[in-house]
Amino acid sequence: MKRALITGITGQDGSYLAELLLEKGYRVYGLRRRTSTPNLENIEPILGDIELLEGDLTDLSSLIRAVRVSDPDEVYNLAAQSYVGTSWPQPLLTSDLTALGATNLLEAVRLTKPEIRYYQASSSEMFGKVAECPQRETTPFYPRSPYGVSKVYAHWMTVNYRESYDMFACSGILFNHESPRRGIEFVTRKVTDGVARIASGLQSELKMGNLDALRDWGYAGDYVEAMWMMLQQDKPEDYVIATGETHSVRELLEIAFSYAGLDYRDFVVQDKSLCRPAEVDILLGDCAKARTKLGWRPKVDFESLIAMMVEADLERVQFIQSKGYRRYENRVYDYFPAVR
Ligand code: NDP
Ligand code: GDR
Repeated sequence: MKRALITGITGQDGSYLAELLLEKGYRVYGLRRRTSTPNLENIEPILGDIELLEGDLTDLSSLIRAVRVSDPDEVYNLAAQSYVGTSWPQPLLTSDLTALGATNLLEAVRLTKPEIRYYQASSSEMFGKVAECPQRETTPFYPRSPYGVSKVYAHWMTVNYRESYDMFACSGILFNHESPRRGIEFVTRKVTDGVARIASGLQSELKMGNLDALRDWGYAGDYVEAMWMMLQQDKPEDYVIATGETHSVRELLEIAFSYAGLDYRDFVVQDKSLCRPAEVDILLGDCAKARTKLGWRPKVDFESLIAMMVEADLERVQFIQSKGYRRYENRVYDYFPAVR
């Protein structure tokens, strides 16, 4: 039985990856940091099937312990401060976690069991102010946020550990991927949650930032398969994972609102405070290498993804309303614009 350790298991990707590895017969361990309130919603259905180890990406000793206890064949480093908007007001925390955190984990693996296969969650945000379109593995990086800069650092450390210590360390350069488990402040989920709340009469407008940004959006369930595939290859290499289609935030709004029979122009209000100090205008990925070498391809298209997310949020809002809960009426992102 293969063994895997996943950091970031409580997040969107961690939960889908844990389910995939369980299906494949792995023994799955997840690193979980202590929190004051529960955050196990995404992994609740599989809690009985996985083992959680307490630790934090910024605490090397806890990572060494987690690697020793889980004794894994594969380590997936998915933990990060993953919200680009927060990386301006919290640049040092973002660097500690998203950049140095990866080095901590690479060190824990190197010092404990260097033959472990290691996956680093790299990001299309590293391309930033893009040098070419579409972006591929050879496109130069030009990050536009403290988050993007941190991911570039972690990416190159992964390359460096591969080259310095001959470790099986590779990075997936993943473009945006979404699902009903997406954090509520990311734009797709903010929109699908907003649609559900407007359709249910809970709110009358949705404040948005830059509607012209273009993103290559895929489905998280498809993307975690690519992570696993990368670690099953003979040689460690980096791969771009994307759909090869780009859509604007405006198109996202059109599709999501029309799914609920609404016109977004009646509800969306542009709020300059939600625009970022430096924007990534367009992302469009070329995943030809992953298609050829891994045999990977995306299965869920953009429209089906948005439909899946709107439906899940409509169901959730209706459930919450039926219970008479009030807590849900305060949305966290109303209180935290990108930079104050
Ligand atoms: P999420 O924000 O949903 O999950 C992040 C995870 O990291 C959570 O489990 C969180 O735990 C954990 N975490 C945060 N800080 C720490 C810490 N100090 N110690 C240990 N764990 C910590 O992200 P996604 O699932 O969307 O993304 C997974 C990874 O992939 C991230 O590294 C992200 O940057 C990267 N990525 C994501 C893309 C996307 O479109 N989703 C695209 C490209 C890259 P907690 O629940 O306690 O907060
Ligand atoms: P991104 O995702 O920054 O691409 O990072 P996000 O969904 O936050 O933003 C996408 C684009 O939408 C624009 N936008 C808004 N964004 C948010 N969150 N809220 C708004 O109101 C809003 N209005 C417009 C943004 O300006 C941006 O252009 C995600 C994260 O998952 C990273 O961890 C990951 O590495 C990258 O995707 C690839």
